[in-house]
Amino acid sequence: MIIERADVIVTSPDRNFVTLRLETSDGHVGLGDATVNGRELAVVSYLRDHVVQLLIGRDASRIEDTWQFLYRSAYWRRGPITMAAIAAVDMALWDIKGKAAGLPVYQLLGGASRTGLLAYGHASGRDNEELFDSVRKHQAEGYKAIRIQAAVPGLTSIYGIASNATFEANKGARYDHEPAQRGAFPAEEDWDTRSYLRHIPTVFEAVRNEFGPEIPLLHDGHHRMTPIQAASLGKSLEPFDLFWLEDLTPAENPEALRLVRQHTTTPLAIGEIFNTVWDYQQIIREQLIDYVRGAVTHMGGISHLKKTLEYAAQYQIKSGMHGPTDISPVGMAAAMHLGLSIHNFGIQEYMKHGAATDSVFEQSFTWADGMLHPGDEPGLGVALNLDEAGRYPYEQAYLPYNRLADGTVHDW
Ligand code: GCO
Ligand code: MG
Repeated sequence: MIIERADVIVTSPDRNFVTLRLETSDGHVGLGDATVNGRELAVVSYLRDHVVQLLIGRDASRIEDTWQFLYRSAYWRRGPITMAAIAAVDMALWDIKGKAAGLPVYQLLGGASRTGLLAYGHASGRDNEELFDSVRKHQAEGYKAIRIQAAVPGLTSIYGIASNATFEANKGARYDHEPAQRGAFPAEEDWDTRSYLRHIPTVFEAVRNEFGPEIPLLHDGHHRMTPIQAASLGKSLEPFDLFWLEDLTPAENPEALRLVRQHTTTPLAIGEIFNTVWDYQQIIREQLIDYVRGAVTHMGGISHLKKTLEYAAQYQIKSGMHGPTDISPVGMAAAMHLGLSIHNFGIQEYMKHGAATDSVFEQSFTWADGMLHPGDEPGLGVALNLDEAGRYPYEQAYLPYNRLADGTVHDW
């Protein structure tokens, strides 16, 4: 099982995706997701210019050895670009191993630990009425757990909220900048943490009054608070029994969560921009979080995220893998196989991809009754339609950024 061919495919059906496609001497094809939202071509270069030539002629069955070789031989370790490139190779090799064995990847990882994966979707609204519509739309699509993001009075545009046109088009199932906005410069939004902290508890109170106590509700703070502000938010949301509060403080200072923990029992999730187990080491050991948000795509692949989650399991910390649409269908499939097999699965984020994306990536996962399942096709269960992929060339796109009222650039 020798790797004979390695191609990096960039396609932009609803958004940009970077996919590594490996072919072996015995005819197996393996796919890996290497998409880093807004910085896609950096990973393309890392793979095309530095990795592909190292793969040709290697034994495709040696997944762990290939991971260690790519990680340790580069000298420059960690970081989103390196770890997404390694992740793509790792995913593609698991895909090939599954195909060679005639088994879905979750069987190679130990088999199913559950019947399906509880998934959450993203509801949003400019006011409570719109937000309720968006929650109802998600419930009608089967979602049993829902992330709640709401506009803040006085702020004209904030991330994660559908504006007029977007809301009408899809009842809040997609928000502005989802997918990232195409163009040569990021869009600018505004931000004010004090207004946000005043407003959000009123939104959760209204949602609980409307939808009752049972439904798991989540919220994303997008790294915008100081530790004491985050502590205050966690405390003020306690009466509304959140499933988790995500990314409250900037990820560079994970020990900031110590102070948040001292003040609130609201469960905490972090790590969608983390790349390795070392980013999590301290916060897992000190039990400063409840959910690991890392994506297979950004955490060095199935092999490395599995190790991270097994370390987390020793501390009763569960998975909450990142799953917005910038995780490609290949990355989502990898998350589903891993999530199905580990013991400490928590929840899976799931934003549906658009029709164009689904035509490029033929998928075999199922979505029923609020649960995902990767299916039983050998490998990851995703096929890349090269003709369709070729119809959608790369287009530059950026995530938005935000400024305070006085013009200061704020945290993402
Ligand atoms: C999430 C994320 C997304 C990110 C996006 C950036 O929780 O799903 O925060 O909303 O903004 O994935 O690439
Ligand atoms: Mg997030």
